[in-house]
Amino acid sequence: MKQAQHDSGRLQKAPENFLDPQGIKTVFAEAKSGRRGFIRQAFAAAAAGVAAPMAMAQANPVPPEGGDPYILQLPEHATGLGQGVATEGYGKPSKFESNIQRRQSPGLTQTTQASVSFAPLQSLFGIVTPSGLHFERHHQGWWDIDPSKHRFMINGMVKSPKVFTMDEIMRLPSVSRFHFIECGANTAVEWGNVAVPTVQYTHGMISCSEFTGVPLITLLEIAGADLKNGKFVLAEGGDGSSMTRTIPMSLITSGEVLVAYGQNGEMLRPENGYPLRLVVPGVQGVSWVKYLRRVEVGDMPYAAKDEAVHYMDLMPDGNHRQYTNIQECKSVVTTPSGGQVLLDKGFYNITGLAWSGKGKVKRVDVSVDGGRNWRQARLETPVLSKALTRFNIDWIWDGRPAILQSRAMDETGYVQPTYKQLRAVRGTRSIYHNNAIQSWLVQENGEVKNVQLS
Ligand SMILES: Nc1nc2c(c(=O)[nH]1)N[C@H]1C(S)=C(S)[C@@H](COP(=O)(O)O)O[C@H]1N2
Ligand SMILES: [Mo]
Repeated sequence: MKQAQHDSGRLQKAPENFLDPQGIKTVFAEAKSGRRGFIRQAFAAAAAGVAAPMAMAQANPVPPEGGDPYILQLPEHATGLGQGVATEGYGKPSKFESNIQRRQSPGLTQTTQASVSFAPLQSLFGIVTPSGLHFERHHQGWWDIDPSKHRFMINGMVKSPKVFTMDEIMRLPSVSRFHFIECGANTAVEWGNVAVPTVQYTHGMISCSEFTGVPLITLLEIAGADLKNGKFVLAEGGDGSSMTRTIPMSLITSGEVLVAYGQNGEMLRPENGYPLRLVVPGVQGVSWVKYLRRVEVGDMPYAAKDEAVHYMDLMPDGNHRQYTNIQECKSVVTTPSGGQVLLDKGFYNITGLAWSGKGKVKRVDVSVDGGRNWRQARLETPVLSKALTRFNIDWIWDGRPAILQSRAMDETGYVQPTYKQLRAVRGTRSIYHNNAIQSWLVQENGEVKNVQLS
């Protein structure tokens, strides 16, 4: 507080009428004229308004009269002997980060066998999901399969059906690519306006990794697949869920579909399909078959149980939409988001994630007034096709209620819909493929809540 008061004399006050268009224009102009000056001014404004902003306040409680001992006195770690190399077992995050975990949703039934865990999007940076925080969706529990006993078979419309060992797959030419995987049921409970408390539960069935593997087309060619008449493949998992999914051959001949064993520079995690999973960029998670053991080439869709009973979209006219594979363009603000608390007005970096199953994200706009006014966010590099894209935008909270939203557009020109627009086409009885704009209400007391605007 002391330092802040000392500074506030020199620096101008930043605009506080942030919710009206004039205020936004001013902020825009200042942001353009130099971000650093803008941020400095914003901090000064917050300081002048009595308390320090969130990050400072959390890290540094009000220093006692004699000053802040954490900077005035040498801490033990600056004078003592640290620990030896961490060679024991697998490296772990700091114990101070132990609350950052995958969690099961309060909005869903919790069982061990048919379970979901959600990734803590509010705590992640950049675009890569650490493997230990990747969301999980198991229809019949997960397995840690011995790779020396794992086999992968190709049959159906092929010249010579083939069985591969892991060694035989891993000696082939490989590629590594960043892609998101999103469960088709991500954000499902929000169809019914349930409003679960945090972004972890509204959007946490998405993750993004660098996957390494062999393009499926390479393996199909080895088996002499009939690529002229073979229009589809059936992918089958090796767990007890009878997970079988139809993949159109057009996705495979493009070279995008991978038979993957690597995730973020190491082998897949058991919960994510070790030792082998299908990677189907842009397509809903259920088609990314884990513990992959067989691919059959055929000439028509298979209408498997997870295509003819589950994973269909009930439309307003009572018909079902089937084989809706592609995950449409979507985005969400991850900070500030539901459950977080802003301690005082002043500068905040609004950050979030955007993605599209059809290619690259082209643009993200952010609103702080429930969609009346929009400003264009910065897309951080890298911006990759069918991968998560990180966006950031400066914001000065004036202490009054605000509704934060993000709206993404992909390279096809498709724009993420509002709930009103989505429901006009899809009705309200769907489970899957909810890509509507998410709203977070920042209340006067700083608490952030999940709300839906009609
Ligand atoms: N063999 C098998 N593959 C599977 C599943 C499964 O239960 N068994 N779940 C599917 C679903 S519904 C999703 S959303 C993704 C989840 O992948 P993850 O657990 O690695 O996040 O895997 C898909 N592949
Ligand atoms: Mo899923």
